[in-house]
Amino acid sequence: MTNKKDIHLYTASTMNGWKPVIFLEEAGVEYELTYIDFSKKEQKSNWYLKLNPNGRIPTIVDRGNNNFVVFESGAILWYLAEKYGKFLPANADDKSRALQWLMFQMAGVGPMMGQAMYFQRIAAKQGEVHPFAIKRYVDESRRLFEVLNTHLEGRKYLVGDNYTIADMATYPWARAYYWAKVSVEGLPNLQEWFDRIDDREATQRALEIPKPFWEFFGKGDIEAFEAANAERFKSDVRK
Ligand SMILES: N[C@@H](CCC(=O)N[C@@H](CS)C(=O)NCC(=O)O)C(=O)O
Repeated sequence: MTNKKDIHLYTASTMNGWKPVIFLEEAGVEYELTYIDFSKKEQKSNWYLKLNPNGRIPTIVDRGNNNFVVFESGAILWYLAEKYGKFLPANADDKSRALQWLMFQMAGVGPMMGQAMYFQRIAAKQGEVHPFAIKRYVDESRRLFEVLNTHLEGRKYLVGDNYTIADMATYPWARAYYWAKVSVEGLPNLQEWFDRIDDREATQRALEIPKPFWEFFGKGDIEAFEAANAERFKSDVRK
């Protein structure tokens, strides 16, 4: 039995930050949201570090479960899927398949694309230009896209016909290929999967919560957004 607004979500508008928002919007669950402002370093504040020792977003607190705290976006999706009985197949094999692709995103697509973005969109803007690192992360991201493209042949979603937490985790990252400067040319199954999820009203609504950052997806004033984004993470470039 769950209460209204059990879930208190702490997040910001980023690829990891959108994952639980996508789940909650798709599931039609009411939740409370606290926006974590990176420009004020709220993610490193003492009160937040007590919830998330990694000092990153997202985090959830489940008031319906003794204020149980979950950090790490993949673990959050898994927790929510179990709590609400949605977006994770009941069948054991399909459940394992969904978790395999969730792990593939958490350990592969996210970290590789994150570094491709970081070296091109943040470090380079601070004068740290490292072509070898950029090539490594862009190439590895593209290789992972090719794995997804091959897997999606004949499949609507990553685990057959049903949208699962594996899609919710992978979509905000892979769909931001523009921001990571990774090509999706010649990957028709991946592009059709993007189109399918682009048509999901709840997922698209989630990408505007807490704020829309369509620049990640190639729309809007890219230069201004890139400069502001690089500024937010300036102190992360260690000399
Ligand atoms: N593995 C973590 C990564 C979380 C993460 O890197 N979050 C980023 C936003 S996408 C963040 O909080 N960045 C702020 C910072 O590094 O200070 C997860 O999936 O939850």
